[in-house]
Amino acid sequence: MANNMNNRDAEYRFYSTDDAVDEFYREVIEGLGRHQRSIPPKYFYDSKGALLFETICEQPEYYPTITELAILRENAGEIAASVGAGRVLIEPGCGSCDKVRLLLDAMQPHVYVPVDISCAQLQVAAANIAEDFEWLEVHAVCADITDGMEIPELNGNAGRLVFYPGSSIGNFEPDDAVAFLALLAKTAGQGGHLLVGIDLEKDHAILNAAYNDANGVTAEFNLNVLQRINRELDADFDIDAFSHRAFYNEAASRIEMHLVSTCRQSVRIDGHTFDFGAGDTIHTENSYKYSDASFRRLALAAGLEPVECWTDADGLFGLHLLEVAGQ
Ligand code: AVJ
Repeated sequence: MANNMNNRDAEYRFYSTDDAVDEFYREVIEGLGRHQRSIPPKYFYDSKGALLFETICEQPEYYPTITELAILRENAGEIAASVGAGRVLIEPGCGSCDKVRLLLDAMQPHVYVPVDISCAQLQVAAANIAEDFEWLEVHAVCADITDGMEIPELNGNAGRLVFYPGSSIGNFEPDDAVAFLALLAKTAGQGGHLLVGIDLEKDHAILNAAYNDANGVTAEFNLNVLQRINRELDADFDIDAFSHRAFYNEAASRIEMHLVSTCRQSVRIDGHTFDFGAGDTIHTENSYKYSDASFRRLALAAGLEPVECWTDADGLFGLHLLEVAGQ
């Protein structure tokens, strides 16, 4: 892999594929030039955004995190028994690496490979895991997982488990989710497993509240992407002239997040000018919700066989174990 690998720390290895700034610039200019303006949600996660997301996970309205943690806590033994010990455990978009802690003790993998776009957060999280799980080999990879993952050659034959919790798969359009699951299946290899967290369809009031928390953290998270563009791309967004909007789009089974221009205004980004009318929006995120059946269809389309599915008593969230089908 084209990277700089450094042994920053004796306890874990760090790999980085570093061409992020150009891509950020290109995708922002392209997205804001569209009829429905948009910015890909992966750009939420600069270091401030990564912290804000951690705070979202602590808001009482944001049920996915605590619910999934409870499912993991309750079923770690069963998951470990299904997957087996001594595996290579890969976690794309690992964020703070908190959830995986519940799997590590039960599963006793040989190697843990956290992968994330937010390098600063990844270094801290990986170092903490290495410190707390001394028996575990940790190889952290800083990369944009939507570009495809280059996982270092590790422990050749050990079976792999790809852990993709949090309902991050919900950020993809359903067709793209199939393609991404197929990529994860390829990463896991034949006979390998995926453990995927899915936010389930439910009462709209619960969904709408989860993305409109009373403390305004989700609003701050959403607006931070404009601040990031100002900081990194020489832009002059007036943050006070945009507001947060999130709502459940029932026809599409998704939460949509937008930033709404509250007045007529122009924004300059490095020589490009973008004109906004009052009420124009920038679409910043989709978060698709599935049923067990609709997610299973995606998994099958990606060449994965459903092995087992765990959920909470209220049916808020699902955790699916899938196996990479043989040919
Ligand atoms: C990280 C994509 C799973 O969609 O719920 C949380 C991101 N955005 N609040 C989600 C998010 C606003 C989150 N995912």
